[in-house]
Amino acid sequence: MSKQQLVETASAMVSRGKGILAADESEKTLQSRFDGIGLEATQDLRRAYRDLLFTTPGLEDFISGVILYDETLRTRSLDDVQFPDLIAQQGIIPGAKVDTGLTGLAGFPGEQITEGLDGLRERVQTYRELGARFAKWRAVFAIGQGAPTRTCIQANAQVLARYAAICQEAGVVPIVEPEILMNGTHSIEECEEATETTLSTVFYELLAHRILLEGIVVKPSMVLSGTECPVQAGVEEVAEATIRCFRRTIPASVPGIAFLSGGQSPELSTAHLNAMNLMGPQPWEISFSYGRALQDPARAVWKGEEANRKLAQEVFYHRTKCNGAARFGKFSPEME
Ligand code: 5MM
Repeated sequence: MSKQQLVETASAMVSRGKGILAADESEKTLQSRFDGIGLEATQDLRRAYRDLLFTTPGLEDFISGVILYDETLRTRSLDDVQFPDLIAQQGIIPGAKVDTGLTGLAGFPGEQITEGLDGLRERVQTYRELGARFAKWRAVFAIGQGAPTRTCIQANAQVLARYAAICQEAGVVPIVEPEILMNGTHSIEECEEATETTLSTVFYELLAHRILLEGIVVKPSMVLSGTECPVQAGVEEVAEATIRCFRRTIPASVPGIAFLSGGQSPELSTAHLNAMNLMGPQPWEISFSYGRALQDPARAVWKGEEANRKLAQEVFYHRTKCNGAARFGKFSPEME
């Protein structure tokens, strides 16, 4: 796999007007999402749910890539096609979540480190054979009580860089996901400072590990007020703080930024994306890689009932369309 192919895949993942669907919930996380509709996420229901999402008519209109979890990469659709093949047949790029989850950072209560480097080279190869053309690894940072500490930021940044190097070696585009959690009483200014330190450290390590920046996609959180902060920044303030922070820390060689939604409502995450794209041209594409913000309304309509499947697909398509419009700064609340 040449550098050129990495560059082409990364730029296709952030094509104009489209974004990435994060459907890589582990079994435990998907169960917590299903708790919201009062269902046990059995293997059959997980398959039916993923099938609903991936067979949505017109999915390719606004979706460039789909992140899949290990089980889904190995599962067949209800019409008996491997899920990665079903996705690729629609001109959408399949990808794989390759980290194995979070654990406490020893010696730093309340902070976390992402695991999964052991056996990663072999795992990436297997996922590539199953059809994945990109991968995803999520590092998480909380704000508050002295966190994020420099040690936590450096440890996670180095792991992200080692992951990215293994992916690029295999011709797989790494999505680099440093998530600053929304939870807490922190102000938007504190979030901006934590995001700036984290991103600058992550890019220092990516360069130190000889990562081809043109062949990655960054999946950051937005710069937001903490959910418990008494003063909540408005949409324009969030957009300005986020873009200011990224212009200081994300090199222009990176083709695109694909935001996570992180617990924001579907409507607000679309409004924030739209406001950022309204701010004029930036060095990188400003896109989305939402999980909850794309899926939650559809799952609430579906409720595990076959009879609701078509309506749920329409609701899901609508969310992809709103975010597709936000990619051009052309979303308006009337679209809701
Ligand atoms: C932050 O979570 C990622 C983006 O989803 P949201 O837009 O809902 O924030 C998402 O890709 C996440 O990493 C996956 O859902 C996997 O989660 P788990 O907890 O199973 O690793």
